[in-house]
This record gives sequence, structure tokens and C-alpha cells, in this order.
Amino acid sequence: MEKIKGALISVFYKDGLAEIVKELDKNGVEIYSTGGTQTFIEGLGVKAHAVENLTGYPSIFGGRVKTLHPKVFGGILHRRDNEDDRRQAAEYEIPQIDLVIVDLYPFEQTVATPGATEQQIIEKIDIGGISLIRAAAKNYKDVAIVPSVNQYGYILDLLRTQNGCTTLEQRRRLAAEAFNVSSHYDTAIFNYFNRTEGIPAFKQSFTEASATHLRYGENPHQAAVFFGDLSAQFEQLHGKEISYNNMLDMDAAVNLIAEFGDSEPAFVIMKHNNACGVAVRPTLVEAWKDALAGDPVSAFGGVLITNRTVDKATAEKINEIFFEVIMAPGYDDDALAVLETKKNRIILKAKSAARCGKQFRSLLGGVAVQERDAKVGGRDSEVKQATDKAVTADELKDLIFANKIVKHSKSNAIVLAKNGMLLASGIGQTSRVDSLRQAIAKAKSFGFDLRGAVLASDAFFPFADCAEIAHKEGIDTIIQPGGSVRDQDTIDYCNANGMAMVFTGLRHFKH
Ligand code: 93A
Repeated sequence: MEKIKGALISVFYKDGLAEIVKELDKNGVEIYSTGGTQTFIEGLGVKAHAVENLTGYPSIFGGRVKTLHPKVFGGILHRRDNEDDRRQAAEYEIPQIDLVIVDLYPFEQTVATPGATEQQIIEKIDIGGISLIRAAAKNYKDVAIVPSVNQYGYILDLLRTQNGCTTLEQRRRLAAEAFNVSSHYDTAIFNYFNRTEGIPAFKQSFTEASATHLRYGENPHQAAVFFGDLSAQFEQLHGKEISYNNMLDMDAAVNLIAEFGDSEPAFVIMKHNNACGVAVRPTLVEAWKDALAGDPVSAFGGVLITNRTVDKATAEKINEIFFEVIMAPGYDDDALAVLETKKNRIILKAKSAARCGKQFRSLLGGVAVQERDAKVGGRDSEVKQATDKAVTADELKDLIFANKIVKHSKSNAIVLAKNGMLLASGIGQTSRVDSLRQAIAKAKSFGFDLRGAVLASDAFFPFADCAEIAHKEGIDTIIQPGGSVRDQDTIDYCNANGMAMVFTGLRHFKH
């Protein structure tokens, strides 16, 4: 336990400081402080040395230079157990400061103040305060740092219960808090500058400075904010403001199209986070037509995405339906002219496919973070033949195609596909059987012949019932993760009925 002899206090918000000051005074601590803080302390009837008297300089340049001086930083940084440091401290009459209390200029609040000018914001970049925090935290072996009002309660408790002393362990804890404060502060400044620069951030942080206010959330009575930088990923060429729901569908679309790479033209139509049309074809216009054919009813008002530059022929076809958003790596000029004929359509040029490796979800009053589902069964893992009958190379291609779609569909999910085209899916049902029935009914309603179609399931079959239902419709080729204790029931049914099934070993729940 080390006794605090000298304290430097320089805080923006003075609320809550009085009790700490009184406690320090009771313990005979020498207090040094800056202009406004000194006035506040003396107002409590407690003696505080002006930093100006210590440094021999007044606060200059409108307060930009107040504490930046060797007498202040030397007082914090000299090592008490180092003979040379002690000798130099004595030689230059450097005081011993073993408690530093700082509350920084309110940079983020100033940025968030309506009408704040760039100059007002820049003046709120704290230089001396942040340096005091870093210096004291670096020398935590000898110095306790209180880096913001949030630690006032903690230090007050220590002062009261330990008679003006701190332990090494407590000072190290405060140093960690200090670097949390300083890194957050600098990130906010970076985000402010980066509004106009678009430099990829080391870490996307959820600060007000990176926030875009949206018109509303999922519904008009829900306020919403987006933390992130859409402009790093897209250039908006045309259309209205992007909404919260647009962004949900855009995210789902970007993730699904990425599964198809760029070796063949692919088109995806998203509705409410699920794909209602997907096709991979030799030409883009064919990919569009067959994606639309999957469910021309749901496609209305959807979010479209492709992995190819949109040409005029495709644009003319797309133009026949109403859609909300289109995303593509590029547009031919004549194609863009066609798509721009409707005022509100959001036309986005995709810039980068950079994706965060983590997914965040708010729940139970907290945030759950998981790694992104970066694998897809059948591609990154070995596909294991489960049945006597093997799948053909063409069937395997369709199975992997279907499995990519099922991975990005809400659980429980079943996808039916044929020849690189989504026929129908069953999504978000509470039983796998219901999902399969939904997919079959939907495919039939659009006149598809299910014989020869393949089936993908996002998780294993607990019973043989799904294989039975599929077989009755002429669907005899299945891809699924496997892993049920009753896998053998489904395998036996498939073997008895001439069906082929592969296991991926990878479940793709999406809730
Ligand atoms: O403009 S500064 O970056 N220059 C400095 O040398 C300096 N030293 C402390 N701002 C500086 N401070 C900040 O002044 C502190 O972080 C605190 O927010 C504020 C306290 O000023 P006052 O005591 O005059 O109210």
C-alpha cells in the first residue's frame, strides 16, 4: 500500500469531485490543478496549487497548453525506485504526483451537438488531459490514474477505506481503465475525421461519431441508428434513402451471393432476409429470368443482387418488375439509364466484399457475439456418401448449390433446387417436416416438376419422415449435415427406395 502524497486534478465536469477533494485534504495530500478545476477546489475551502505556479508558465494559446510541461509529466513519470530518476527529480525540483484525476474535454458530445462547427469540434480534442492519462497509466507502479468521472466512486471508496493509500493491483486496474478511456477517445476522433476520408477502420466501434440516423427501424414507430460505414462497401448511384429493412436484406443478399464466387453469372432475389429466387446461368439475362421464375410473386419489391456488371438486356428485363434495391459490381451506361427510369429505386455499385468476421445480436439486455458462419458444407468439408447409391457429378453440383442457399435461409430450412436454380424453399418453420411441405407446395404452385430435384436441409433429420415425403414427390437426392442418433433410419429408407444422400458434417442453423 502506497500513500498518496501529491495529486494533480484537471477535470472538465466537476460534479462528484468535491468528496474526493475533501478526502484528499483530510489525508494531507498536496493538490495541483488547472484553472477552472483550481477555482472549484478552492471554492470548497481546500488549498490547491495552480499548475501555472509549478511550471512557471501561464495557460497559453487559449488553454491549448496548460499542463504540457516537464515539471508536470516528470512528476508523474519518474520511477520512484530508480536512483537516477530520483536524483533528476530533485535536481529539477520536480514534485511527486502519485494520483492523477482527469475528465477529458467532451469531444463526442460536441460532435453530436447540432450545429457544432469544425473549429468548435477541433478545440474539444483534448491533448494535455489524454497525455496525463497515458503518462499516469504507464507509471501505474507509482501512480494511480482516475481517467474519467466513471472511476470517481471507485477512488473515493479506496481513499476512505484505505486512508489515502492505493495498492499496486488497484493502480494496475485503473491503468487498464485508463487505456480503455484513451483508446475510445481516439477512436471517436478518428471516426469524426474519417467521415470524409473513408479509411478502413482497424476496428469498427459503436460510437456516436460513426452513427447514421435512419428514418426508422423495422417499423415507423421504432427509431434506428446504423453504426458502420456503408459508403466503404457501396456507391449509391441512384434512388432514395436506404432504410433499416433494406439494410437487413442487403446484408443477407451480399452474404448469399458471395457463396457463388464469380466464375458464372448468378442472380439472387431476397425478400425479408430469405432468397426467393436464385439462379446460376451461362449469361446474366438467363440468370435473372430463372431467378425470377423461382417465385415471381415474392420477387415484387425485393432486393436484387448479382455478381456481374449489369448489361442493357438484363436491365430491360429487370425493369419489368418493381424492386427496392439492386446491387452489382457495375452497370453498363445504357443499363443504368434503363434502371434509373424509376425515381426511388436504390441502385448500388458494390465496392468491396469486406465482411466483419463476427456477428452481433442484442438479446436479454446484452449483446451476443459469434463468429460468422464462414464455411459451407460440401465445399470446405468433405462430402460423405451416406447411402448405397452414390450421387452423380451433376447432382453433387446441384446439392452444393442448394446447400449454399439453405445455409442463408432461416431455420428450419429446406431448399429444393434443380439445374442451378432454386425451385422453392421452406423457411422459418418450427418443424423440418413443415418446411419441406411448404417448399413442395410452393414449387408445385409455380408448376415445377419436382422429379430429379435435389433437397438440402440446414440440419439433420431426426426421423425418416422427410426422406419419405421427398421420395413421394420424386425428389431422390439429399444433402444434409447428418449427426442424428437416428441417421440410420433415414439411410435405411433411402437405401430401400433407391435414393442417394450425402452428409456434410456441417450444420447451418440461421435463427
Ligand atoms: O487544451 S488541452 O489539451 N491542453 C492542456 O495542456 C490540458 N491539460 C489539461 N487541455 C488540457 N487539459 C484539460 O483541461 C483536461 O483534460 C480537462 O478536461 C480540462 C480542465 O480544465 P480546467 O481545470 O481549466 O477546467
